[in-house]
Amino acid sequence: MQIIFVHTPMFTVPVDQRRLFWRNFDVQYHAAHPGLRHMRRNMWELPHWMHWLAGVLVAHGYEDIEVLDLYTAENLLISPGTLDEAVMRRAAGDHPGDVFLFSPMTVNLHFAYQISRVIKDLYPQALIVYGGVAATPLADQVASMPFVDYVVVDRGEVALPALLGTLEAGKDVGAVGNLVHRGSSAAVVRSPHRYPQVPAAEIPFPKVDLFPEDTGEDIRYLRQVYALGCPYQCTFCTIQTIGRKPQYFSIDRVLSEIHAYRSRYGEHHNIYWGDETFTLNPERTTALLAALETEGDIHYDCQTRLNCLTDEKLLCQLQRSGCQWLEIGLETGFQQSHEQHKHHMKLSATAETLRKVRDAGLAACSFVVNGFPDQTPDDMRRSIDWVCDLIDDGLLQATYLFGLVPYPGSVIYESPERFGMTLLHKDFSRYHEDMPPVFTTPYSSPDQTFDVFMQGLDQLAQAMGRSSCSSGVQVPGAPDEYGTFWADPHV
Ligand code: B12
Ligand code: SF4
Repeated sequence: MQIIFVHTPMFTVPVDQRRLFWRNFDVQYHAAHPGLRHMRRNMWELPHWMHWLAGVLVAHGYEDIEVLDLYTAENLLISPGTLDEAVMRRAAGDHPGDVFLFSPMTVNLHFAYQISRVIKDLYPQALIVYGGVAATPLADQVASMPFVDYVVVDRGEVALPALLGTLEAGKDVGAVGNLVHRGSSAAVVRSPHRYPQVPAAEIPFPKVDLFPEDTGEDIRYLRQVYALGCPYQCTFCTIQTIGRKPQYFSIDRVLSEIHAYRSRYGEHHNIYWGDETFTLNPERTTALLAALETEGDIHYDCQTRLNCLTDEKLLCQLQRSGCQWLEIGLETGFQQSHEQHKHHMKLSATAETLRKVRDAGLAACSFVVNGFPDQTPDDMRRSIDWVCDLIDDGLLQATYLFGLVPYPGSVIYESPERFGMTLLHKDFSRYHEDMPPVFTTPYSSPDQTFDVFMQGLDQLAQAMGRSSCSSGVQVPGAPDEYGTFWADPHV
């Protein structure tokens, strides 16, 4: 059975304000990552789910596995939202297969549909299988598409090999769990059986060599997971496919994965820890950091929550073990939104915690979201001013800014009325963090919220442009010193 993993391109929209924003962001990022190389083509990172599930398939005896990479294909996007059919046909024509696997997010689901349609046309006998963060909550809708054969919901480690094994044996898929598909009467059928999650220790080693070695020139870092899952329940988040109770891989396993990926894609690569909250469990984190310190040559970025960064000893250990960039979900400077949407995070501790982070020699970058439904445009503006002040005070080196999107699967999508939101439509190609909000609230219209967002991009771009570097590294001056990645839209 020939299996093709399809790398669906990101859906980016050109936003003028983003150019300076990403440029100044990137200057800060490079300053914190001395020696960082430019990306040849902007793949950003290896698609983790593919290596992961390909590892599972190899463990079940499947060997004929390839990737159809449309993510970095040239001249594919003919206008925002539309892919060139001839380019898709050519690329898919080079990859005949029996089964094509897709894992789009909400924002590029329409791209996955366009590609699937072309594949079905080229290979009518081939099976198209969807899974992942968007296909799971939207399973019925996705499965009803004429060019989709099966949707695997939730985790795929058991369901995918079970489905392929059943199909190969020519048996009825009725016994396969986690499955949604069109039945004989064309109505969508959902299997009643759910597989339990596979413990981390039993997940097969990833298939590292899915891409050619020189793909290492197209990525910025290697993603590595230590703990899978997050116990918090932010209303806008959609990580339920992964699970709520963090499960840890063994440190030996984690280090072997890093060695294997680096040996194929470049020893120079830094790591980006895929853990949602890297410093959640101090004991576990400390054990990994000690191992990284012993390794001595692994530099890394990670993300976490403010309330998991209070221990100064841990901060120093992060720095000693190679942490170069700490991403912190601040989301908004409006405390009430934290109570409602972010699991009661206390903002009053922000400056003090960030000061400790800075004093430990770590560069901090925040995730900020514009447009929480309990905020007026003035509240949103104050929130952006607050982040600008943190940058100006040298407590943050950089920040992301995105618009709030009620992704399917999130609490704010499932029950918008609980939060005073009215969803305006379900055209998911416009559920985009750089586009006007798809909801309205009594406090702010989509246009008002989007205006604040655009102004916020300008303000934050300027603040990052002013920001000196907290780790003492000189900010590079010329574009060729930090690449031109920022020149194209990439959100
Ligand atoms: C890596 C990553 C990225 C990468 C690459 C994604 C890729 N294609 O590989 C990059 C950096 C490009 C990225 C970008 C974005 N991302 Co992202 N990303 C992630 C992240 C951190 C990890 C995904 C991952 O690899 N997980 C590990 C794998 C093993 O888990 P998994 O994908 O869920 O797969 C399991 C199951 O779902 C299932 N499965 C998955 N796919 C398939 C397919 C088949 C066929 C089958 C059978 C099973 C199956 O099996 C797997 C094993 O059990 C997730 C958060 C998370 N922890 O999941 C967010 C996440 C997927 N991203 C998210 C978002 C919002 C974005 C952005 C919009 C953010 C932004 N502001 O720019 C952009 C998209 C930009 C664009 N315009 O298109 C949201 C998704 C929202 C949604 N529901 O659509 C997530 C869930 C984060 C969150 N907290 O909400 N992202
Ligand atoms: S936003 Fe972050 S902290 Fe909140 S539930 Fe999602 S992964 Fe966990």
